[in-house]
Amino acid sequence: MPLRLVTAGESHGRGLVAVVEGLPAGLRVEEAYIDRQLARRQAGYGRGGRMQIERDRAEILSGLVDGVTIGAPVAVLVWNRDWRTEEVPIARPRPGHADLVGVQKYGFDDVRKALERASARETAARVAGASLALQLLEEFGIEVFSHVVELGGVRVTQLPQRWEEVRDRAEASDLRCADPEAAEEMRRAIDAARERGDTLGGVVEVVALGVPPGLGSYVHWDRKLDGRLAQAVMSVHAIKGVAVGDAFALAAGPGHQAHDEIFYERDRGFYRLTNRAGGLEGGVTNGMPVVVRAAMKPLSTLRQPLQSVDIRTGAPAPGAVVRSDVTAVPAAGVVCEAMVAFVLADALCEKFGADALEDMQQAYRHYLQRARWTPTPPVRARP
Ligand code: EPS
Repeated sequence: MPLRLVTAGESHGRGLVAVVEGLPAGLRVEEAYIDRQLARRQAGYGRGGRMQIERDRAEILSGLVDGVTIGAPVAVLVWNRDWRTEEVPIARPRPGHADLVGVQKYGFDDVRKALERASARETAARVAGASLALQLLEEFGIEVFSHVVELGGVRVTQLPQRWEEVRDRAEASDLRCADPEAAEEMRRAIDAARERGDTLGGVVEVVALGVPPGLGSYVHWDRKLDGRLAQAVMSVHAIKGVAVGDAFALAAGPGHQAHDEIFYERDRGFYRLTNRAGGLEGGVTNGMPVVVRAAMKPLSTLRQPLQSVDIRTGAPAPGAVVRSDVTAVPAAGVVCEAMVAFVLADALCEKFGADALEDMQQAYRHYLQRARWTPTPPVRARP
């Protein structure tokens, strides 16, 4: 698996770093493009005070000559505005955060040593790094977007038929939600949760359009693309469930309603009219949009804290209260997009060779002819 992403940095350290290794030479990348992705991650109704402070911007430190990759690792730096050298220690782990497990695992006497790295602030580095993967995917006509399908128990009911419209509506919404009526109800739920000192979770859907068939593997368990997508998305902070396509709904119905019938036309190649499989069959992309859903638990930092224990004394005490968000479901969509994009770019590099972009594109064109496939018109093919 040729592409690698390593991040470094703590929530209130000097800054965050992403190193992306394995990109082909010849790819034009732009800091402004990364900045747009970082800004999308910062937005969303329900975010807290930190996002008023930060103005996340990318500085590319290596791997480019004249804005074009040279096959070397690309390092991207995002400075933290809110960085601190001295902080009061924290003794009361928050249930649901990595506070207590971090203390146990590393033998810390201060929860802060765990929470600084465990913080979802790290996702800024992921988005910065994965923006390079997104720029690579665009060279192949692949686009990745996300929208919120559920928040605080409120579900979308009215979605446009075309994926492009879902994307545009989500992009224009402060909740990244394509159903304005549901969004209004979600906003009310967020306001009520803020009042109560509580938090909310939800479900995001990530969609990748223009993905060719044949990425991934049905041969090796650890190279199956659905497994790799699930791992990458599940690794995002507070994500507790991942589904490909309509997985959980399909599990309840019979087989004849669970699959996507196959059609062929000379000019168009193979195609489907439905996308119940979410673009993956046998761990391999099938040429339909890749659709991945992720369930995010409500954030664990509560203004009305749950019961915990003082780690120094063992005495009961409420969990620590630190600055946080009421919900970060819209932001999680942007982070999950980043993870999906990274996995797809990795699979693309694997299949088409990743030394030089030109070679990759030549191999890609040849392959599309052999596989008899043209990009699907982006209708929201649902059962
Ligand atoms: C942040 C995500 C959340 C924020 C954090 C910034 O991380 P956590 O997992 O720690 O809740 O609350 O901001 C702070 C830690 C803070 O000082 O406000 C992000 O996405 O950038």
